[in-house]
Amino acid sequence: MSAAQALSVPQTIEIVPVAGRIGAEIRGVKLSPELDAGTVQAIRAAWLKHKVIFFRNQHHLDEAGQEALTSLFGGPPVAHPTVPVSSGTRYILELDSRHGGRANSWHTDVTFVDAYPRASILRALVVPPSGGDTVWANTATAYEDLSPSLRELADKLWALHSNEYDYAARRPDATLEERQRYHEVFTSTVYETEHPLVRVHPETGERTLLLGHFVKKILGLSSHDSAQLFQVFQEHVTRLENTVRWRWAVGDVAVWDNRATQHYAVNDYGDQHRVVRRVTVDGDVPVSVDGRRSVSRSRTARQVAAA
Ligand SMILES: O=C(O)CCC(=O)C(=O)O
Ligand SMILES: [Fe+2]
Repeated sequence: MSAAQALSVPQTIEIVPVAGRIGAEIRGVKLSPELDAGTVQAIRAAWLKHKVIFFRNQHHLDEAGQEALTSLFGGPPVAHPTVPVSSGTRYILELDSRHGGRANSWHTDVTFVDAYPRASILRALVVPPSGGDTVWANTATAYEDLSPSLRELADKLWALHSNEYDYAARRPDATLEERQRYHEVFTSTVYETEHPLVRVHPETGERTLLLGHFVKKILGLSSHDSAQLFQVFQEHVTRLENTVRWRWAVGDVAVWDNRATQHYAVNDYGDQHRVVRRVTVDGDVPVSVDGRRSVSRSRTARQVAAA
């Protein structure tokens, strides 16, 4: 048997749900872009169904190996629009707790651009002995949970998402270094995008609530009403019944459907060290229930300052 044939031997795959509504661990898979078609199909189906999938013991992966996994989820890797890539890599975003990498606020990745990533692939490199878990929420079941009248309202609403969100208000425990880094790096270019509150999932057809911490305002409402209504919908997303919590070990890989989830990295490990690396998979422009596409406008920080 040739090496290529050997690589395409189907693996014995086991899918073990972690929580009731979201999350499954996939066992028996050594992640690589060379997996056989049947295994890839099973992984993709589990990813769409469970919204976040977990793989233990993927110690064979390096940065290039992690970047190559994006093909399993239907698109090329894409770098973060403003944060520089981790040194020596093409697309990897590193979150190091010693350099302010603590994402303890509910969000969907990069929703301040129109075609935000379809998937994020996160790999654990340094894990504190206790704490530092990540929690994901299912935004499709959150929509289903709404009463019919709230669903009808959500279907009609649009929100402005920006990377220039109120960082200090959303992350009150951020250090001075984290705040400075946020302003210097993260908002070096300001992006703004209008998204529907309800996105029709391009692969499953499910309706999902599109919110998270990049939302600046629900359009057409006063700031006060916008903030209150945001809270009403966002709390449906983050109800504990709607979440899964993952206890990391070094070598774990988590892959989430970024079109159907939000996540939150629990910041409960003080000054212990934690390092994770992420690569995102290119996405497509959201479509509302009435078939309208998200609209993006971006401005440089200089244009914003002059405005
Ligand atoms: O640190 C984590 O567990 C998640 C960080 C995060 O928000 C991300 O990788 O997109
Ligand atoms: Fe994130």
